[in-house]
Amino acid sequence: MTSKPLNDLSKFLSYVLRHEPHTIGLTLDSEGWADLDQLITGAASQGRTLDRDLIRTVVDSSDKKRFALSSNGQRIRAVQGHSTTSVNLQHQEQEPPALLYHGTATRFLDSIREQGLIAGARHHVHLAEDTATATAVGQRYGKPVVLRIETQAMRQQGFKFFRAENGVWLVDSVPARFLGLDNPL
Ligand code: HQG
Repeated sequence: MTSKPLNDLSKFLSYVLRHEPHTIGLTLDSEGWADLDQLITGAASQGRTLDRDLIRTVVDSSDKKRFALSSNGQRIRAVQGHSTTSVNLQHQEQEPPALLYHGTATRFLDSIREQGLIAGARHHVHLAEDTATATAVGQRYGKPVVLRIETQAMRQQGFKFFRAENGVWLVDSVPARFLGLDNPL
């Protein structure tokens, strides 16, 4: 299969597994897991033909490893990025690298200066280990800009960092005092 249908399907899976499962009658448990048969039936109700092989292909080919299958192969979940309140994924707290990066668009900087980074609709603020990834994330919203986060200073003040299975770092919020630009914010 070419990448276009796989990309469309990946977007569909992100939508129902992170944000709006009820639109296809899907139930996620608190760890975000969905039953594959229910997913396939729900997708069919919207005229999308899925089967387990196709789902596995999307999971395996996802550039950011967005999805995971359960060890028994019966369930699937998004590993991060949720907004639905039915999910409360218990990520393990971990010690982050000294610097992490957040990619955003320049048009958000004034607001970020005032409020710091906030999670918005998602459950966490997302951070990357490298500037190239952060730049690509920021580019989705306009002219990209990369903010540096001093993680040790935040940890000393009680902020907890979590690492999703796919390597994305998560934190509840980042007050503006911990944010740096190449030119200071
Ligand atoms: C911005 C992708 C104004 C924030 C990526 C971002 C990521 C503020 C936007 C994942 C703000 C939220 C998440 C404030 C934050 N004022 N704007 N105070 N605080 N923002 O999409 O981090 O492809 O919810 O900078 O790889 O862009 O979906 O978060 O620009 O890991 O798998 O508000 O999505 O992964 O946007 O991206 P998002 P994000 P996937």
